[in-house]
Amino acid sequence: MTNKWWQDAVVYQIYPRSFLDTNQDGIGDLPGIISKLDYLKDLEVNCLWLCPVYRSPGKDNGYDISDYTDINPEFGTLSDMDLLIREAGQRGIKIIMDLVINHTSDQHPWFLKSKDKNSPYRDYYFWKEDTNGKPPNNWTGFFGGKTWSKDPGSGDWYLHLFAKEQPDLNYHNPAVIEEIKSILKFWLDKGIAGFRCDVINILWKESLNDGRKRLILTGSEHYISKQRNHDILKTLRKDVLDLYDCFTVGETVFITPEDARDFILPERKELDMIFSFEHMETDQIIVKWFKTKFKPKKLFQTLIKWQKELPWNANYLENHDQPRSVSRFGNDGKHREVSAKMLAVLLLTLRGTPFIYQGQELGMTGFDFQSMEDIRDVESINIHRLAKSLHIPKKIRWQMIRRTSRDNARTPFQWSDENYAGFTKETPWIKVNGNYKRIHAKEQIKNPDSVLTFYKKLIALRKNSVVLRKGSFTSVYYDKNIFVYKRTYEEESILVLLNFSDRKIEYQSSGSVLFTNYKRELYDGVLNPYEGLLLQL
Ligand code: ISL
Ligand code: CA
Repeated sequence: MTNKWWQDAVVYQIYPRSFLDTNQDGIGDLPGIISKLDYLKDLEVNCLWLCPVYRSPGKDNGYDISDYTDINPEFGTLSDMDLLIREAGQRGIKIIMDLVINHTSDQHPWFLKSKDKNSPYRDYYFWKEDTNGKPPNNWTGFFGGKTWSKDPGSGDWYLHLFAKEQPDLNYHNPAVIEEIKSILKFWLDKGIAGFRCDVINILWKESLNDGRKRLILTGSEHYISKQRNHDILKTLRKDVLDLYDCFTVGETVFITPEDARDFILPERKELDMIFSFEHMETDQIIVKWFKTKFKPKKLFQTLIKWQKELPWNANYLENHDQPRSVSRFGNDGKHREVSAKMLAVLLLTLRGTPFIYQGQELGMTGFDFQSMEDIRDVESINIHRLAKSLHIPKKIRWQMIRRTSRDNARTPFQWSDENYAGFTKETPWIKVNGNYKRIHAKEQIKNPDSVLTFYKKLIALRKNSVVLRKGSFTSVYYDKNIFVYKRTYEEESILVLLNFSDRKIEYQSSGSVLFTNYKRELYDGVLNPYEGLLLQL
């Protein structure tokens, strides 16, 4: 079987707000991305996923869209976007966009018009008249708290699973699907190579009845992965996506591998890949805000399960919603570099398409903020408020935020040791991590032993290895700190050995050293602290 182009791709995720600011307003922008295309080409990534760059009031940093076919002026213009697509294309880099269609901004013209009961836009959203002063149902939302808010004008309620400025679209109305089709066409005609589809398995609300009471997301049984959700995806695929050479990767929440197969098996003609969350939940108790000590074994077991059960995975260890992987699964103190490299080995040797999040290739760490004043994320602010109302002590509240806040991933990209890490010359929209004097791209580009150079070598290795790109995955061994698996294609096999601890560990195996984050020529049966080793069998 030959791979599709997106199966051979290495995708790099950009959070435009935090990438590079060129007009000195403290906010990253499209010209910033254009000016760093050579950096990305050097890294040998060949596809970029841009987090939302559409027009947006920015209540959820672009995940609240007010115009799907225009660019947020903070980021630039449509012609900047055209230029980006062209310039990237000349370097062999394709671009996928974030597609946020579960909800719009409350400033989207559709929503503004829908406030009028007689408007044809009324049924684009879920509106309910107030009967008893109480919300129409007991659902709780993704950002903690309520899912219904009142329009101050009419006193009517509308549904929002995320922030109140993100009203949910109503897919019971066929007109909504038609609108989405034309948005897809608009961008595909501009040369976009696909979409990362935001919370794509919660589009269809089967009913608005009360939900069974749960600790989180009461009501979710009414909208997670419903049959009609699959039908919507099939329609978008058949009527639009299949007419282009593009791919989709769907962010799917609360999903088992079995459900996931229904979204991605090629014969189902829905999505091409999905992002699952189970491996991101291996250091938490029930909800992400309650973190426990990270136990590598749980991560290994989860990865094995998904590798076995899906024919193809979208692999990631970081994104704009997750704390930095080196601080979370590695060691961001003494072993920062070596553990960041070991995590790179994991990401780039699993079966599937790897997604690297900006700054991961430098081993960037979680933020060093001291208090809520530095926090920008709407989710963190809402959860903090909720925790306060529940009388959770201040110290514990801050611990929750510090370990889990999405702002951990959103501090500005560390380009150099100049002021503000070379991200901007003016005050950035969110604080730069103080460790930029030590950890930055300018130094790592020249340093043959840097995390960045290691990523480059590993990406090149993967490109040239049919085993790593196409081979099957077999778990060979794991315990509380080591993970050993094999990739096999035809007669050839590569064994991957990962040590997730800061101690030397014995593990007997034969094979010749193909690649490692240590300087060694022979394998002597001992894995170094945080070693990531590839043996040619
Ligand atoms: O952060 C999370 C995972 O740990 C989730 O609760 C997250 O909100 C959920 O995965 C949905 O995320 C996506 O949609 C949100 C947006 O805020 C996120 O940035 C986006 O990735 C609403 O559009
Ligand atoms: Ca700017």
